[in-house]
Amino acid sequence: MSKFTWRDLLQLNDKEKAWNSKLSCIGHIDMNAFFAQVDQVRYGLSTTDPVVSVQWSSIIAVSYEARKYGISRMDTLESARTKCASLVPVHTATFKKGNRNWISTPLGEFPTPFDHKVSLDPYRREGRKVLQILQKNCDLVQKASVDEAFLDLGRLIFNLLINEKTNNLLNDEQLSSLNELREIYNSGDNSMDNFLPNIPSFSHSIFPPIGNIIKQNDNDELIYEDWDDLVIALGSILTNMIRNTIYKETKFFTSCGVSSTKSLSKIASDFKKPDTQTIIFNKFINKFLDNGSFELTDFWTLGGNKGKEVMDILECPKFDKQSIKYIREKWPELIFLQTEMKERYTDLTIFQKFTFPLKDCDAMSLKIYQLVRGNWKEPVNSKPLVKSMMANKNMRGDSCKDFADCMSWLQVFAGELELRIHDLQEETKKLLIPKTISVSIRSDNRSSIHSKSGPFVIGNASITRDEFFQLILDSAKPLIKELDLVYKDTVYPLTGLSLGLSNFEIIGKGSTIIDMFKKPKKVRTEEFEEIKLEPVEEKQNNKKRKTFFDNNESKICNRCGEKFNDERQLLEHKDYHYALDLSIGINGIKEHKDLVNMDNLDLMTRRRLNEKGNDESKSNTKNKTITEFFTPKK
Ligand code: DCP
Ligand code: CA
Ligand code: CA
Repeated sequence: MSKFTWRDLLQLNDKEKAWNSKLSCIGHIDMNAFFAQVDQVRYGLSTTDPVVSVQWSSIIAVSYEARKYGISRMDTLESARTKCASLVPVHTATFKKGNRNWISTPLGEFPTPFDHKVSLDPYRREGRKVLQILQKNCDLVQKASVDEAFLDLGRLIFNLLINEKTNNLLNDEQLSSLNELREIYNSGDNSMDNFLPNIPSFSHSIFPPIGNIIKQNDNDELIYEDWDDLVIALGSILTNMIRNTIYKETKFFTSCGVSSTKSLSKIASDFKKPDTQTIIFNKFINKFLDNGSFELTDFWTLGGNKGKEVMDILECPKFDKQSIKYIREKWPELIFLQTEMKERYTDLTIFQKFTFPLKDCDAMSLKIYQLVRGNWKEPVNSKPLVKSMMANKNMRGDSCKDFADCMSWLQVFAGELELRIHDLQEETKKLLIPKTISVSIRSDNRSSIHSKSGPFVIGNASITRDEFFQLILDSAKPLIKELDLVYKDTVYPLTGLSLGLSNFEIIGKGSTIIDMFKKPKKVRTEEFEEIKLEPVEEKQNNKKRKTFFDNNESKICNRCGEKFNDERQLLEHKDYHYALDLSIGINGIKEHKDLVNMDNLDLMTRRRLNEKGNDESKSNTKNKTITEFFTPKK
């Protein structure tokens, strides 16, 4: 009999629970030599060209072809050229001072940092394309950085095991091997606590995994003993398909890890590169972790000082990469590890300051205890975490020597921020509304940094991209002016300038704000206030407006002509238009066609809406996703 229950299996079908199921399966996909691959494709170079991506004279990404010459990120452009005469260095795109838009750098040219700022936008764009492919093929994806993402494969695997009847992903032999499981499932009379039937015999040969399989000994035959083995194998078949799709659509190679947890899959994806996926079956987790390639600090969340501190506290050996095994074997029970951790922490804290407090020692011990056993589980979280965004530049020489220079650079920064916010909104299908803007200036003079911030106020819901850019610039101007007035005698030339937008309000898919305005009674005032954005200057005129509103004739909406009994109703109604505009901005007109009278909209908004609508109809004709593929036809 299986050691897993129906509950374990059914949890895979639940986005909230799958990550924590005993049968969990998580994939991690990371782009190989990402910036270099983007540059190779962008400039029409071949995969056999030794491409490196360059920022000023530093190398920021090294293609696998260039790695053959022993070139790494540590090399300078100069040292890389001496290692490889046929090197193809590609400089990142740049903004020119005073220019809102970035441009690609012609091959062989190297702009100077004096009057240029690097733009990483081409890489972000390609990263976004890949993310979209992932999201199309998997219902729960967490972007982890510009070039990597976690995939919770639960539903896809559940569908393969239980639901799929007619797809051509499973062959007849595979399908019939799952008959018993499906019959029990369909009979519907089993308790969640019942154990699953035995795994089909010979399932390891019926469902061979795809990729680099970690085994106890390389020559051992791989045999599936229980459903977790089959689940991980199916995960590898799915990630392989998804990676093939990425390659087909973008020509990018990726590496991937498949296992039961995020932390393991992340390490596994880095294990064999390029263009390889590594599969960690649960029974071989320790074998994988103890292969001499990893240290405690290689776990994703222990990369910084925290990991080093824990290694110090636990007196881990600092050679041969044995810390993971050492901790696992020295503290076979959690309570021993917790006790030792607290005692050592208390002793050491006399001489050393740690990044986490004593009271976190128990939680930290639990995490370490599970990490070294490969069963530290975390959910795949698809929510965007961006709460702020910053554009900055280290200035050289006299490139920012007065207020006018500051404004030229702010032009660049505002262009970059507008673009990034726009793209992030497209990517997340969420509205991101910054509430605060800040500028900072830095000078060599006593290494001083001065900052100024203020509210960032969007006064018009149907703001265009150009207007948004201008608004960022206009809002930054008085802040920099103020800094200039106070510090102009001492700070110039600046060594650094930055512009930040922060305190983002992240508003979910359109319907939520629309719903908020549809049912004003349920809305708490604070929430209401939060998304009602009024220009500061106008606020001072509120009093004037009140008398204006006393006039009956003005209780008519100038957008749609609807009449209202009092001012409050009209204001609420206007907020509704505002929310609708915002929502259409990200969701397109289709979702709100019934709510909009197109004749009452200004030309710009109408054009924007139609564009959105067209985009959507275009995307409907695209290829089917794997999920759609798996969903049985009704
Ligand atoms: N990057 C950077 N500076 C760093 C690290 C990374 O500019 N110090 C950029 C360039 C990389 C991209 O981020 O291409 C992704 O970083 P990775 O660490 O994933 O490295 P690569 O994708 O370049 O290589 P690998 O194939 O090893 O993942
Ligand atoms: Ca990478
Ligand atoms: Ca990466």
